[in-house]
Amino acid sequence: MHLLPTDALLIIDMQNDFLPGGSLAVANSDQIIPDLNALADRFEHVIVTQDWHPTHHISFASTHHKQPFTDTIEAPYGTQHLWPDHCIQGTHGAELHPDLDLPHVELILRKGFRKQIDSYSAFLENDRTTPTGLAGYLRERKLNRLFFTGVAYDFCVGFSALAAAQLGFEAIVLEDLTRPVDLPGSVESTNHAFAEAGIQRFSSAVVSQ
Ligand code: VGL
Ligand code: ZN
Repeated sequence: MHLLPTDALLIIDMQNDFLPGGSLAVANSDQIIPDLNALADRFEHVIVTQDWHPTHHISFASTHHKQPFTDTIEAPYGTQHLWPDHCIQGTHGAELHPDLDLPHVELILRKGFRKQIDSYSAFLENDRTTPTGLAGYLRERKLNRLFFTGVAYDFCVGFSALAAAQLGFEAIVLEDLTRPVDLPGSVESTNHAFAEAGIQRFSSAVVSQ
């Protein structure tokens, strides 16, 4: 697959809290860092996201005195999974992992900063109406084919790729450069949603050819 000047690599949420040892650790997510660094070198345009929550965020189980991973709440915008406190603005856990070597990143987009709305997607918050501005940024820059990597496959990568496709971008997920949280059924439902939306899942090897 030949890369085009209108391609962008999106690296989702590779922050300390989502890496081994972090508060919402995604298993083996550290393993993808060397290949992410190497792949990013091949892209002219690289965009990184950070999950960026205030304290007592709506998505934190502690805010509601509930259990993370298993409990949910009914938010005004629908069912919201609950998580351990993670990626709190300005903390070490919210920083990008220090082994990422991405000097030419053009945009670091932060999401999930509204106390009352979570945002898995880099495009639309969980109310499905509040935009992050990323679609406008990409359109204005004429970047229309997006390659998704990072964590978590079944949450922020998945919701971001699905939103991108719905907004008219070409979305490709580089499966070996993602890792899932893997709640019961979450990977299967992501795979299913990708198939429905016509989102292709490739190995990053296709980009290196
Ligand atoms: C994420 C759960 C909560 C993610 C963010 O980056 O996939 N998952 N917040
Ligand atoms: Zn979060």
